[in-house]
Amino acid sequence: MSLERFAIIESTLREGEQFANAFFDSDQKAEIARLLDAFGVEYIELTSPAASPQSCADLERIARLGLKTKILTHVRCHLDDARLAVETGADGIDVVFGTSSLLREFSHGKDIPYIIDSAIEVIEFIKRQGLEVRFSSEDSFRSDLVDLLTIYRAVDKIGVHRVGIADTVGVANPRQVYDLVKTLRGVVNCDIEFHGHNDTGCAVANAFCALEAGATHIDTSVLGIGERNGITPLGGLVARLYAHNPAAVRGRYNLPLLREIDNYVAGLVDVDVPFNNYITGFTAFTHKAGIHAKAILNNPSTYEILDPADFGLSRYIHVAHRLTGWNAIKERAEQLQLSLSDSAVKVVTSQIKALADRKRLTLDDVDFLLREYHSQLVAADMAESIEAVDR
Ligand code: HCA
Ligand code: CU
Repeated sequence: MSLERFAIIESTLREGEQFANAFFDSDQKAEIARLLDAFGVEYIELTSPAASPQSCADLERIARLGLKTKILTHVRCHLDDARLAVETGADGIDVVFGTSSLLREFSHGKDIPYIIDSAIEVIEFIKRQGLEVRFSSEDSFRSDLVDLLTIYRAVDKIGVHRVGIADTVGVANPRQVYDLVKTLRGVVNCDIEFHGHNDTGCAVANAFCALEAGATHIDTSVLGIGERNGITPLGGLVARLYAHNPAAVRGRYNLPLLREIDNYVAGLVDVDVPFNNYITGFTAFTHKAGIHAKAILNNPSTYEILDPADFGLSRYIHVAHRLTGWNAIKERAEQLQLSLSDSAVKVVTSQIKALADRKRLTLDDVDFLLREYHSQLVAADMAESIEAVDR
C-alpha cells in the first residue's frame, strides 16, 4: 500500500473552479496557491490554458511564483491543448479522455483505438518537452474494464508518468475503488492517481481505499468544492490520513494552516464552512454529554482521534445543557476560580439540569448558578464565623 508514499494533487484551482459559486480572480488564485504551497501539498492543478486567455495568464503567473509545490495543468487529450500547456511553464500536464460508453456515444463519439492513438501522440509530445505527464480516463467506473486496461497498458508502455482513475459521477464505493486500483496496480508500472466525486458521500473513503490498493496520488480540493457537490476534500483526506499515521501527517503538512485555507476559500465562494466539516467545522472538537466530558477531561484520547492542538485548534466542552455532568461543571467552576466541594458542585449540577429542562441554557446561566451558590456558601460561612466570635 502507498499510505506512506503518496502525494496530494490539490485541484481547487481546476476542479474547484468548476464549483457553482467559484470565480477566482488572478490575485485570489495566487493567494490560494501560496497557501496550499505553505501547507505543503505536493502538486497544485490549474485549469487548462485553453479555457480562456485569463486562465492561461493565471497559470503562467502561478508557474512563475517559484513555489515548492509542482504546478500542473489539466487539458483534453488534444495536441493543440498540449502545445499551449507546455508553453506556460507548468511542471506537468494532466491529460484526460472520456472512456465510458456513455461519453463515447454522447460526448466525443470516439472509439478505443482512436483514444489510444491520440493518447500516445499527446503523451509522447509532452514527454519530449521534458514535462511530467499523466493520462486519465474520465468516468472510469462506468467504462469497460477491458477497454480501460487496454488503454492504460498502452500508455504505460510508452512511459507515461501516471495514469488516473476518475470517479467522475461519484458512483463508486470503497470496495470497487480498491478492486479497480488493485487490478490496475498489477497491470501498469507507473504511478496511479485517483480522482473521486462525492455524490454519495464516499469521496474520502474511496481515496483512502485507492491508497490502500496501491494508488500514489490523490486529487483534492479545499472543502471539496467542484462540479456538483464536489470531490475529496483536502481536510477530509488529511483527517483520514492523520487517523492512520498522525506522526507522518504532522511531519509532512503545516496542519495549523488548514483553518485559514478552509476559511479563505469558503469566503471566496460565498459559503460557510459546514458545522460538521473535518477538523475546521465549528463542532469538530466540541464535546457535550456528561460521560464524554468526564472522560475527555481525564484523557482526551478517550473521545478524540485527532488532537486539535496539532491543527492549532482547541477542544471545547459544552456544559450548558441537560446532558451535562458534575465533572464538567466542576471544571467550569475551576475555570471561574470558584472553590466548591464535589458535593456542592453536584447540587449546582442538579440546578443546571432542572433549569435546562425549562429553557435553552447559555454558559452565562451556568456561571450565574455557580457564582450564586458559591456566594451563598461564602455568606453562610461568614455568618457561622460571626456567630462563633459572638459566642
Ligand atoms: C470532469 C473531469 C474530471 C477529470 C478528472 C481527472 C472528472 O470535470 O468531468 O482528470 O482525473 O471528474 O472526470 O474532473
Ligand atoms: Cu472531477
